[in-house]
Amino acid sequence: MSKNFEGIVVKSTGSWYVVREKSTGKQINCRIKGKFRIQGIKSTNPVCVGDHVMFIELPNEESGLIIEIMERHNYIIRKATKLSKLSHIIAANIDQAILIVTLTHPRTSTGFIDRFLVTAEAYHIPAIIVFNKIDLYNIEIQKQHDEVTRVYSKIGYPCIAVSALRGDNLAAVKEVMTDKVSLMAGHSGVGKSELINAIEPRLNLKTGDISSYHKKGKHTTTFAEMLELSFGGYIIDTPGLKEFGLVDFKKEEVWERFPEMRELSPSCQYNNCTHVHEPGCAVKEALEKGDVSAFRYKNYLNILEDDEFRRR
Ligand SMILES: Nc1nc2c(ncn2[C@@H]2O[C@H](COP(=O)(O)OP(=O)(O)OP(=O)(O)O)[C@@H](O)[C@H]2O)c(=O)[nH]1
Ligand SMILES: [Mg+2]
Ligand SMILES: [Zn+2]
Repeated sequence: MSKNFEGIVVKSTGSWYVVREKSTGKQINCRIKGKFRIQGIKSTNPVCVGDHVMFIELPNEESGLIIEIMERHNYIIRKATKLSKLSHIIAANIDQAILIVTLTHPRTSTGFIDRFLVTAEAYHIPAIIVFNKIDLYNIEIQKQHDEVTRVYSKIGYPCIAVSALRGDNLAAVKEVMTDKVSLMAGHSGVGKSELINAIEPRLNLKTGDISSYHKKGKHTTTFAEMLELSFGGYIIDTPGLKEFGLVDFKKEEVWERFPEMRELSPSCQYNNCTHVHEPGCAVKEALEKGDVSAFRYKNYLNILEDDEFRRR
């Protein structure tokens, strides 16, 4: 009988997994034993970064075999592609999610932001929004930034404005990352890898070149990877996401993942109010007064129109 080791998956390429052994911190390449089916999720990747696993070392080889995956405390999941029935788990067992957005070069829509936040809410994963590339702002974009920041801060999402390139405000990002396992997500080209490099230069991650980052479909980071931070904690760099297709949702429960609706809902006339067409709806009243953001509400209605819900 070979000895069982406990470890955390720090990188997954689909066929190989790099696992960090828990007590020694040693990293070992592993394969998986047969096919895993976890918690009934139809996923393109049975094992993901952040998974806690048991593995054995293969004799006479510098590699191991994953034999068991521990239950996940949480995970961030999305539809593999727009029309796919399969889903893709981006990472598991994280303390927080840092969404990197840029209002320019490239532009991240609030629709994308809200879909991501709604998924984080499902597992009560604290989400932080980092606005990168503030060095590229003009007056118009600065105005948009101020408005978007006001809305998200008000409903409880911390917002940090940075420039990875110029080095603005990196200390604030470092502070939230310290001693936590953080997922870093966002569109391709928003500067996820550049920001990690700015904070931890020794990691020297590959970043996209200036001339091509605005082109769609360019992915510099190709595999998710968990990296150790010298000031304590881990950061998971991920490949850029084009869209964020929601999975595992009940239509009637979507509003519960909007903190502002969660807060107002007890004041609605009907206790099963969906905040769409019901009379005496506190959310719609607040919307009219401007206390609930119009763009957030629009994104909510948009999510309800998803194919995901139509199919049922
Ligand atoms: N002007 C400006 N450019 C930046 C900033 N941060 C990153 N960039 C540039 O944006 C481009 C993309 O940066 P990456 O770090 O590769 O982007 P990414 O989010 O990791 O992209 P993927 O790995 O494809 O998901 C690079 O050319 C960076 O130099 C910034 O704060 N300001
Ligand atoms: Mg990258
Ligand atoms: Zn209501």
